[in-house]
Amino acid sequence: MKKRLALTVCAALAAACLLTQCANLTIPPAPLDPALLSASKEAPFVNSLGMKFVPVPGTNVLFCTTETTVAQYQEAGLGYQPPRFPQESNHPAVNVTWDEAKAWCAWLSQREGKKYRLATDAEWSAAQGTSSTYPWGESWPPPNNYGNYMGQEAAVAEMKAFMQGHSYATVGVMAGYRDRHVFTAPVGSYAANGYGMYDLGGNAWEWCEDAHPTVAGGSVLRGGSWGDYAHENLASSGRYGLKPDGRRNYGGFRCVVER
Ligand SMILES: [Ca+2]
Repeated sequence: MKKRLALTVCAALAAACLLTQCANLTIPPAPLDPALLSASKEAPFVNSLGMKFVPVPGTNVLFCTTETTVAQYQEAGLGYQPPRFPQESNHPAVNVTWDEAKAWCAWLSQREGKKYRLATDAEWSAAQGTSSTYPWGESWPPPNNYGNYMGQEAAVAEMKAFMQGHSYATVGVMAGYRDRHVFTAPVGSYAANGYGMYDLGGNAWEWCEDAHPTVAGGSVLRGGSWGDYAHENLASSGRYGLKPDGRRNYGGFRCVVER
């Protein structure tokens, strides 16, 4: 009996010793960043590029209130491939692949010592803050100037010139809708949603982290763009899929920062 007791005590001591060692080896959690924790819709976190970030209920990230702009994208020195239509520096960066969007987030993370990334598909859905069929509700078309889609403003000379070499007849536009901008618009040109975010619907499709549910080898983009008029693309559930090296003049991104 004594021998067994001694063994038990010994085993217990060994276990305690291991536990102590493990406790000593535990990596302490990163200190919480007060600037990220205290951010709100009224007082967003503002980073070194002047980008504003707001919380989204149901997620542990702050969302940039706008799509990444041409000027912000160019800061990283990754090279910007401008589309064939005119853009200003405050328009959303487009022609950006998923790989490039990821590289840009990695560059910003390194620069600031924070974890920037694309939103997951689920986080992006949470950011919409609505369960209605379309971001604006159930009606069709959207109320004029809701966001930058392909409205009647597209049926002008600029668009015809852009479509040179293509059949203009194949360009669809949304009947009964106008939004002032033929191609991309300056980010934040239209009203923000309830969480203070702009252009979640329209302007540029936004890359997310996730794989597309049906496009093999593709990543998912959300939100529709200046070039969209179809119900399924403007729907809250609208998802576009492209390979990670897919480059489109309507494909951009927005980033989030982890708290
Ligand atoms: Ca438009």
